[in-house]
Amino acid sequence: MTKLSDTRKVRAYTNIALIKYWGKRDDKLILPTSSSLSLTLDAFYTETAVSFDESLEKDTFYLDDNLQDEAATLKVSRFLNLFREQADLKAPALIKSTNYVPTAAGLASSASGMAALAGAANLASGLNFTPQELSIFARQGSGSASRSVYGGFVEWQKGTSSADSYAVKIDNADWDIGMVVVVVNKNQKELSSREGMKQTVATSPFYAGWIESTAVDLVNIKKAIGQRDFEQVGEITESNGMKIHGTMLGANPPISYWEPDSVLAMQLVRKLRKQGIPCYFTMDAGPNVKVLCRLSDSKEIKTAFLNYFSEEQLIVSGPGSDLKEITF
Ligand code: 2P0
Repeated sequence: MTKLSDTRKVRAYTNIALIKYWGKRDDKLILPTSSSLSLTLDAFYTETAVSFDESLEKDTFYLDDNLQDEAATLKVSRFLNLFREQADLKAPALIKSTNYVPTAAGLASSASGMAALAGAANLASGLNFTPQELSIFARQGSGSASRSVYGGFVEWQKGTSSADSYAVKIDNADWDIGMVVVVVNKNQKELSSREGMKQTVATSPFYAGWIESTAVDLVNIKKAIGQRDFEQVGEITESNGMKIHGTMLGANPPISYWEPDSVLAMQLVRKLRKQGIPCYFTMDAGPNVKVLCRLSDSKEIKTAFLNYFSEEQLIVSGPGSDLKEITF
């Protein structure tokens, strides 16, 4: 029997999109309608170990030391089947996963989760996939997970088929880049991103405009990253984030993830900018606000936010690294 001590653990960091992914052209393969670009964060990650074990009756999945129910295990099993098929493996798996997200963050993410699972399954199955191949597998667990294979600024290229829809690293982001995550509400969102994006694609009359505009934003942000033009990166990030939320508002029924404190956080960012601190906001499928900033300014930004938010609602992060094996 394979003991857990024989298994190898992988850590993958979560990522926040600066150019958003919002919509699929293939639900099953998780092929996106547009390319996206993110920043990987070192403050939030998942560590996962997988072992294939003939003596197990069925796949057994522990998350944060809690045995998971059938539905959660089924998701993981389906994903592991991709690896079992490739490696011609029949054995059930023991999966142990831990989310390292600061208490009360409410940011548990499928991006780091699925990327870490892909990395651990890669080691356990002996398939030795390249990072590019891993990105393709991670993508099939959750779109944003394709980007968590790499650290720094990462582009998920929409590709033309499953074989060329993967992430590539654009830049290490090691030039004084950070984020202040403002936790507005840590509760589970009411509408999953999977459903939210489906509704938006199907019903928002603004969707065609989004597709056209996000392609331009992507070209421009890559240019700005190449030039290390932080202000330009920030302006494009803020604009792209607001455009996707505008597109969601156009859905029928309309979709809004915002809460009053989300607006407060955005106003504070604008105020800080007026005071001369370059910082820019973005939001995802939930009320939390992520503030892109110079890491060297993050302390000052956090101090300003402490007038309105509590210490535990404010998490500062630098750029995260590539997915990696962790030795026990
Ligand atoms: C992103 N989000 O680019 C966008 C922006 C949320 C808003 O990727 O259906 O959990 O598993 O592919 O990756 C969230 O969507 O969705 C997401 P699936 P995923 O980060």
